Amino acid sequence: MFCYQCEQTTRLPSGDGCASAKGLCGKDATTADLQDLLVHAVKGVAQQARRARALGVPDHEAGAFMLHALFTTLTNVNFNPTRFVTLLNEAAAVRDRVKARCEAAPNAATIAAPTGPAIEWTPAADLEGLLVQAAAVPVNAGLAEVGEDVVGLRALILYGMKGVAAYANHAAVLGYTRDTVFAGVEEAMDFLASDPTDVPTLLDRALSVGRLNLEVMELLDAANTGRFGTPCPTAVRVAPVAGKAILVSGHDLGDLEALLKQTAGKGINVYTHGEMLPAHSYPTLKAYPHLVGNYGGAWQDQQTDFANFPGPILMTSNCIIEPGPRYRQRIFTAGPVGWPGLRHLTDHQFGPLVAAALALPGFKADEPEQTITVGFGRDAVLGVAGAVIDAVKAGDIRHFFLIGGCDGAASGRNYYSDFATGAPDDTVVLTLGCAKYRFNRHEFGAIGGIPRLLDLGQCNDSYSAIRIAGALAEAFDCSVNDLPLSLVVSWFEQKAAAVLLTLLALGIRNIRLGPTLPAFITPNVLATLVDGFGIQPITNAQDDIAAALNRA
Ligand code: FSO
Ligand code: SF4
Repeated sequence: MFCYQCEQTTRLPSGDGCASAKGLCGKDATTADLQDLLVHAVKGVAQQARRARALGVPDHEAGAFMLHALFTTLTNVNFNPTRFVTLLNEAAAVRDRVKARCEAAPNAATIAAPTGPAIEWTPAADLEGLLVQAAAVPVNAGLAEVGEDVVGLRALILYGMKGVAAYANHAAVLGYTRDTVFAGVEEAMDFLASDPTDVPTLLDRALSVGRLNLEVMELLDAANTGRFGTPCPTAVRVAPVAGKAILVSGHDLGDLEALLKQTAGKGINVYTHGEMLPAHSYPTLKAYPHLVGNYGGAWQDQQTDFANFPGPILMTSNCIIEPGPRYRQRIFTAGPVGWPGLRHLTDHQFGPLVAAALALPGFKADEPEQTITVGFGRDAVLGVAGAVIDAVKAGDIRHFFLIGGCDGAASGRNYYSDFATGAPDDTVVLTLGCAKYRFNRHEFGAIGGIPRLLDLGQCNDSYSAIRIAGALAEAFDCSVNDLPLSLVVSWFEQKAAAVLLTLLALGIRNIRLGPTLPAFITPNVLATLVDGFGIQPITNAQDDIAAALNRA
């Protein structure tokens, strides 16, 4: 196996990738190799789907398959090799079905059938054979011939596309798809299937992935708000109440809603965990009285949180880590998530989860009430834009810091809490993603009635941040880069790669990126990003705050 798609690789002595029998996330070599082969297979589906589109018979089912398949290969999503064998065979079947549609099109002869190893691949009959095939298509294939910059840029595009696929899949399962998004996925994966080697073209394509991701984030925003209403500021209880309990983690709001419906009136309280926290701010979801609160911290605390939770747990998306023995029997997976031996629930059929909740003790007593406030999406923030602008003009708000992204276990991540809590009292901190758990119980206070900490939601809500920055720039008649705003991004996995590419595609400069830089960003590519976009690795919170304020 060779995998360097997430930030954890930097914890290895070599710092350049997981290459032994098991990755630091717990992904074994078999699963990692099958994931590489699935990416290869998806490229073949994309090539065929692109031809179908050109022939006037676009295939959205193939598009939806690609989104789901790529999502399963993200960090901390699916560790079950059996599921990947199934997905590989499905990929071949989808591709061949699309091929048959192409051949049946009246104008089939006008566009030649694509060729190449991805579209011509046939799945081996057994696991051993699949692993032999996988060995030919690692993410760093061709390193000796094309060099690390080309391999790194291909990886940047692929990882960005994995993020795009995750966001688009979240929208798709809520019933929101868009033809142009499927076209963009086909194009990008087809591009990768051509084994591109030209560095300027690769850089251009990486920015196209960023533009595609902007469209996808906008679509996901429309899906979430269309289905569940506009988030509004909401105090969320973070202390348990007595009674039977289910904990829901991950990002899929549709799974949460289905579970709330299926537990209504059953005497079961539902709690959010990790990135599910912002669910409490959506009117449709918070209307369920048995959505009682949030429990625990960010994803990397799950082994402790889940072990201590007195009910079953549902994992709806990343980030799952190896379930400990104290809760292995009561954790369920859904959607793209998988772990060998865990019960996987499909099509929102949560009966076994509900039964497990009724059989388990739940919380014995209420704990003293404690709350945190969430729900400062774009509408809530822009609703007070007048007051915010006045406060900036009067000098009451000196600067905004957007501290967003994913969290992880690395020790350098204290930087983000040091940054947030060290930001001066006349600054406002906007946050999103799971990194906020490091500081969202801190008392930040308010400036003229505007809370100093504004939680915009999940990492999936990055679109809100972009809209807020755009609206402020408009109000002050300047570019986003000229606003008193600094972006401090914490990256962990591939959705962060997609968001970073979006920010770059929008021309946003001087982003501080940490806790370490991705291993697939080579020194030459980093130099290009520094020259072109002013990207800066983080240093220490105190110096970076001072530097940001001096720039302003
Ligand atoms: Fe966190 Fe995990 Fe939302 Fe990521 S839970 S780390 S970017 O997968 O998804 O912020
Ligand atoms: Fe290593 Fe991250 Fe890949 Fe897991 S996902 S194998 S930790 S690089």
